[in-house]
Amino acid sequence: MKTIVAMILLGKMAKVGVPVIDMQKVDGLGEALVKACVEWGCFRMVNHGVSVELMAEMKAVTASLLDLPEEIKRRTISTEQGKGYIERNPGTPFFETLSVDDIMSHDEFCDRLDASPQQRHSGIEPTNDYHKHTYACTPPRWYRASMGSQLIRRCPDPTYAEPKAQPQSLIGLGQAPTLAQGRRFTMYPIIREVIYEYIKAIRDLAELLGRKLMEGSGLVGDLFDGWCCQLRMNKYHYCPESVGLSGVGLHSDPTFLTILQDDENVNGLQVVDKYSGESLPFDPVPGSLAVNVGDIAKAWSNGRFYSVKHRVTCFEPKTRYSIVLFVLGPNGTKVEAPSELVDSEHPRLYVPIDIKEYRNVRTSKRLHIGNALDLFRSPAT
Ligand SMILES: O=C(O)CCC(=O)C(=O)O
Repeated sequence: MKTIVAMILLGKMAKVGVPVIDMQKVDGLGEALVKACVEWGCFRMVNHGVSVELMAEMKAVTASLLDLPEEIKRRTISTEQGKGYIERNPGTPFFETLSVDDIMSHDEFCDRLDASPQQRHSGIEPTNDYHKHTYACTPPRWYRASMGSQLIRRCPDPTYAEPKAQPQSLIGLGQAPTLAQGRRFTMYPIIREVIYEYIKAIRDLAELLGRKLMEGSGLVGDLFDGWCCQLRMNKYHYCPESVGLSGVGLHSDPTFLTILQDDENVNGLQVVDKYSGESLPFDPVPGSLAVNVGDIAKAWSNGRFYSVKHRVTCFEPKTRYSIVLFVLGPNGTKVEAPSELVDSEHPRLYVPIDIKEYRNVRTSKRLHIGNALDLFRSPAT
């Protein structure tokens, strides 16, 4: 009984606690953002300027792309740490993610997923009656709910049979059909447009955040100007067996900040309270966007910002999607706290950090909860 009361109270606290910030607020926006970064390491944005239609379209694109056969998604695997397509694996059996590693090269990402004319005739896809079936195809299931754009046409082969139910093991549950099973895919220009528009809108929002964080810190300038950003499209393959288990385990982000479109229909994101260490629900609010502060922001702010630890837990057997923009850090220069944030009371905590090196150290030493920063401490501290 006590536990239930405590859980209800925590739920209430989280709703009251995690700041919700109106991005159209004229006065005090910078200060409100900095306060949220310091005290919570996370916040939710409303009136953020990204239209709900575009958010819905991007979710539809995400669902469609992650529904592609494995061999197509694998074309975007990368050898670089933290980049490229990550398929389900023993560490994260319910989690799968596609990545536009550098948002400036989203066209290259789309090209890789798209079947080129050469590939269409290479034997990877069946060649019989290709066009006939390409244009006489079944709309995807979200088609009617979207703006009426058919983003990917699924083209059933006349000889195609629905795959038999997969064995209910943790890995391999509900595997996407493979091309060998007879489906054909063509990426349509509208997919590129949606990805492009979404990246542009979220990037503009990130720039506003960067300017306001500077302002709230008593500085002036475009903090994120020219910085590297990565877009990830996540799918959580939840099923009855995953209820109560982790979709993604406890971690902080190795980024400056993360702008998250979480799934308005499926909760599960939890954040660790800076002061009490309690896990609190960070539940979705339709139409809003969430922000998590990462390790690089903690270093930049000379330890003021809280790099929030968070996890995603499965509470119900429903597929969950999320779309994240990682604002990683500057391109080609190291991150360090501006001199205005360093004084005798706040001595410089960290040496200048190269974001790529930071990510590699974090991964190789398995320091995923912000503790990799300890390896970048200034000698004096
Ligand atoms: O899917 C989510 O809601 C959060 C994903 C996440 O934790 C991350 O991208 O770091």
